[in-house]
Amino acid sequence: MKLDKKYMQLYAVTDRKWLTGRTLEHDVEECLKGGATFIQLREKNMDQASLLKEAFIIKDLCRKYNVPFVIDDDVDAAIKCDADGIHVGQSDMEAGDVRAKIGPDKILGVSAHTVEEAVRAEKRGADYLGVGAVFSTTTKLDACDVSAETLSEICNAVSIPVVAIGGISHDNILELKGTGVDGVAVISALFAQKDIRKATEDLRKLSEEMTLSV
Ligand code: TZP
Ligand code: MG
Repeated sequence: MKLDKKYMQLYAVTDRKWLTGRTLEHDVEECLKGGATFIQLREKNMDQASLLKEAFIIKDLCRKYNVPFVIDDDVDAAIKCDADGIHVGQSDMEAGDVRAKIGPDKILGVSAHTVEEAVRAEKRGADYLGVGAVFSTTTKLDACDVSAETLSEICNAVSIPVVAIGGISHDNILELKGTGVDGVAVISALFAQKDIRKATEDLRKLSEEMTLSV
C-alpha cells in the first residue's frame, strides 16, 4: 500500500516501562490528543495473550483518531487483531516474507541502517523505513548508530517515506533539518514525560518545522 508521508510526522512508539499507575491506553490517547500521527505497539516483555489484549485496545483507540496502528515484530498478533500493519527489524522476519504473509493492503515498516538495507527493504515491499539510532539512546541498548550523512543518503535512495528514530528530543530534533526525513519516531520524548499531551503538541510543531523545506 502507498503510505502518505504525513503519517510519519510524529510517530509514537510505546514502552510500558514508563507507565506509572496509568494504563497504556491512557498514555497513548494523550499522544493522539497531542497530535501523534502514527502509533507502534512495541512491548518486549509481554506474553502473547497480554500483548494481543493490549493490541485490540490500542487498535480501537487509533481507529477513533484515524491514526495508523502497527505492531512491532509480532506478525501473528498484527494479523489476529487486524492492526493496520507491522514493523520489523533487520533481525526479525525478512521483509519479503512478511509482505507475503500480510498481503498487499497492510502497512509494512522496516528498520534500516544502511543504504543497502533501505533499498532492499523497499524492493521487498516496505511502505516506510525507520532509520536510526540517529542520536544516542538508552531505550534500545543494541541500537546501531546512523550518521546524519547516511540518513540523507537513505532518504535520497528510496521513494518511500522515512522516519528517523533514536534519542530524538525537543532539544535536538531541529538538527535533522535538511536530511530529507519525513518525520520522527520517539519513545522517551513522549512516554517518559510528565505531561504527555503537551510534550506531543510541542514535538509535533517542532517536527513540522524540521521537515519544512528550506
Ligand atoms: N530503534 C532504534 S533506536 C530506538 C529504537 C526502537 C529507541 C528509541 O527510543 P527513544 O527513547 O526515542 O530514544
Ligand atoms: Mg524487532
